[in-house]
Amino acid sequence: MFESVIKKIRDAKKIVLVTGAGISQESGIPTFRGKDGLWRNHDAMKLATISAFYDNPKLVWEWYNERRKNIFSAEPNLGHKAIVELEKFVKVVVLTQNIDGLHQRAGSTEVLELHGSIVKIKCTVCDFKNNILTEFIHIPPLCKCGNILRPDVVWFGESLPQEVWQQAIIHASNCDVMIVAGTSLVVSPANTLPIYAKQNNATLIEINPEETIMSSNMDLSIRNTSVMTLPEFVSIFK
Ligand code: BJW
Ligand code: ZN
Repeated sequence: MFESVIKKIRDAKKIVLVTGAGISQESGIPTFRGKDGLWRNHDAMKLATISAFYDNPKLVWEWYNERRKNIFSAEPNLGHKAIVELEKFVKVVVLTQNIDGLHQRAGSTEVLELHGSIVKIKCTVCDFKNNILTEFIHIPPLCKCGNILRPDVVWFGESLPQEVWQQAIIHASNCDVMIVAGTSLVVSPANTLPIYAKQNNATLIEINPEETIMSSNMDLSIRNTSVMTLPEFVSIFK
């Protein structure tokens, strides 16, 4: 079983990574649902829905400002860097649920951000979008149109950016190997990506210290961290 998976990896023409908060955990960024996860101390429904934002925009903005500071002081880890090195051997596409930008900072060239980005903001009413260059003096910040600006991330009950999601489905559907690293796979629709890959007979590999709800569908589950596993994974090609 293990040998046949190694052969599939060596023969792969395209590898898709589906990543989540766990891949940045070893960079010092907390996960959502893990032992030190963000949702352990915060109520997701008071921070990550549009109604929570309208109820208390200041609270939500302060939470994102705090996370932005943490993310900006973090560095890509050996897991992010291994994914960059993988590009030397095979086509690699990263489909990430993370908003931290660490894959791009590590040097990955093809990254789709399914849940938005910590550096982006948009207006709650008009089409205005921008990158945050400096801290806001007033919270919540206001758009030129007079309405409140919000983080450009995807909250519960909101659709993923449609073009990004359509591209993600295409990549998942035509890859030879999918590596699912550092995600609990409890959040839809990102958790359907392994199903698209399986429909194309792709080999599914999970890297996660804990079992997930999709573990039984995996061809190989590696119960270790991404920093410990991904550099080893790259050495298969050497
Ligand atoms: C390691 C490790 C190491 C640790 N190495 N591994 C009822 C009402 C409303 C909606 C719904 C509903 N029921 C279902 C829904 C749909 C909902 C959903 O899935 N909810 C579930 C929670 C039940 N999904 C949505 O609403 C999505 N939109 C949608 O479906 O649109 C259609 C629709 C419209 C209208 C109504 C209903 C549907 C949008 C989902 C948006 C998710 N947003 C967040 C926050 C925004 C971004 C941000 O601020 O960062 O995205 S929530 C949060 O979860 C964040 C993450 O991207 C996402 C996934 O979490 P992830 O990455 O998997 O992290 P964890 O913490 O869960 O897991 C970490 C894993 O790493 C663990 O397994 C560890 O073991 C592991 N790990 N250390 C490797 N070192
Ligand atoms: Zn506006």
